[in-house]
Amino acid sequence: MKLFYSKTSPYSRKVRLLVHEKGLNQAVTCIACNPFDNASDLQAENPLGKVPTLMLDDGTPLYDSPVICEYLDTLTADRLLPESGMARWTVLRWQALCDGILDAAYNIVMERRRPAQEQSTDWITQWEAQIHRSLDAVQDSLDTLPGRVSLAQLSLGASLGYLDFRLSDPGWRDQHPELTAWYEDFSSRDAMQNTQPE
Ligand SMILES: N[C@@H](CCC(=O)N[C@@H](CS)C(=O)NCC(=O)O)C(=O)O
Repeated sequence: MKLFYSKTSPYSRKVRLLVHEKGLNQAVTCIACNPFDNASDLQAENPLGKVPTLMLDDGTPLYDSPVICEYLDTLTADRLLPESGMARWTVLRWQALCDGILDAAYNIVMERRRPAQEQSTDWITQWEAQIHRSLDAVQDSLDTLPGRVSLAQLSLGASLGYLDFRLSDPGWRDQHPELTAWYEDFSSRDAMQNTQPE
């Protein structure tokens, strides 16, 4: 399999975290690309032109990151997404919340790249509020994370890593000490160390 990814993409990082945690490094060849730089190879496989995009060995493309994670998770017995029951919905909700934080943060990053006079402070304020509310919710529900590493923890690690990488200004650590402690511990995992954005 081939994974189109970019080192700065947090959605790609979530997939790469899963690849590392499940020991799939040999099965997945990671191909770095810049989706904004006329990435015709990527666009030929994914009309949205977004990373991550996974190419199966038979040439089938899969996207987006939740779909790729779910597919890769089926390849080995150590499931990071429970197969059924409330445990499954809880992990999927965690992923949705963490991906939503990413969506808001990514929107802010892209908005700030526009000429200053064209940027919408209303939108940026709304996205920042989404992030703050969501981080509060994350901290309040840390005890609902599965006892062993799952797609929920990978999603959270990728999201907090992106806030550090691109948006240091909301200062999420100051208001979320328990979440900070969780992240410091989780960041020491090999998968997190080996997928740092740069
Ligand atoms: N919902 C998608 C989001 C993917 C996404 O937005 N990727 C960004 C990079 S972080 C991208 O490829 N952007 C290129 C573009 O929007 O043209 C996922 O979870 O995979």
